[in-house]
Amino acid sequence: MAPSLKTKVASIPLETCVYNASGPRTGSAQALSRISASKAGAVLAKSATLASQTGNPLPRTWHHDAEESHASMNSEGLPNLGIEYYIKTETIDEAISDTGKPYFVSISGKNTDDNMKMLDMIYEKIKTGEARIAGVELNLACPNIIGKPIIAYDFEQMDSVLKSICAMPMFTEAKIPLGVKMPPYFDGPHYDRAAAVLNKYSDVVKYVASINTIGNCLAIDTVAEMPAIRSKGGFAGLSGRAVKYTALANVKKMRELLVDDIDVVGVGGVYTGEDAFEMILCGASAVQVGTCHWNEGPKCFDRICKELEDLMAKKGYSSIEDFKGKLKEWSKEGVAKSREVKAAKKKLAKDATATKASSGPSAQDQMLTALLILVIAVLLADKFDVISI
Ligand code: RRO
Repeated sequence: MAPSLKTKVASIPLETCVYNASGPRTGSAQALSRISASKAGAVLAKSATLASQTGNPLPRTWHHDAEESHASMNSEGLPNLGIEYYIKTETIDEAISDTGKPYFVSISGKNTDDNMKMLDMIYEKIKTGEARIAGVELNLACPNIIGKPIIAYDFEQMDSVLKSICAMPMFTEAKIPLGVKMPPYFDGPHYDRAAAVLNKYSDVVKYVASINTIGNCLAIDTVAEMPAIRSKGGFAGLSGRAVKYTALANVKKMRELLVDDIDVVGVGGVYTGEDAFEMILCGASAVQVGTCHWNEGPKCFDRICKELEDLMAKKGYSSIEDFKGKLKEWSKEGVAKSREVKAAKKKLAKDATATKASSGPSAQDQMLTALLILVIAVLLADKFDVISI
């Protein structure tokens, strides 16, 4: 039997532990419907503001290498269709259809007042049964709002925002699960302070998504000798493979420091099933995919799920609980085991090359050679006018 990728985030069951990050390809019902049609375990909409907005001036994105996606940057500036769009019945019906997948809304208001207004609107839809909304992700980590620092880097402000929001009846009475999107941290005391604030609100905050893009990075166009991105002097959020290691450290640290009631969702640089596996080893209950989804489209969810399943099967794991949060301590035995497996793989590859060489050219090689000879013969015949019609 294939391993199960089932999980729970904020007590909400997900058929697979891989789904989209809020960001690229999440701004419209049509884009969201492509996610729900894939193997993604949930659907999360683009961060919304109270009113629709177009975002920062173009160009506002940059890719180091479109093929490999080592690194990407964005300074989108929250382009979105406004909260009303993301919570109306028609949008959600198109986004998740009858898949039964949990639909999450993300909010990133200009201030706490705006966030509270949006939450009131969301609660109204839930109360009247108009909208199938499973939970809300509060984005405290957008790096691209001109003139506004990242909220979760200011721990007093983060505490005061959460204090106001977590006291709202939709959370205290109706118990709608709240998630918080966090920026990356890089130093011990910052992890400690962020986790201490989140733990204060563990009655309401049921998951943390770590990490948002690494804020205020800079890509340079060396031909033009200027920033690649137009707004904020080119300063933008870094994502892609390059951020995976920062994301893993944040997931690991958050899992260590947060109370068990708060799940950790890993996000940042996930491209493969192996990346997802690493996030779960570090304690993630689920994994969101942002930049890979941006580059590859929603088929990435099918591929990553399949790769994760294959890896689990190879290791003899039947569910993610078998390895979630079970990253081992570094040990000499571990190094020896790893070395042994790498050597065996190398030998297998060497043997395969030797077998191929000794068994002569393959049928395909022979066909290609024959075709080449034929082409040369025709060309020569033409040149020396051998063939006459
Ligand atoms: O829209 C954006 O510029 C954006 C957002 Br809201 C965010 O949370 N993270 C990011 O990298 N870009």
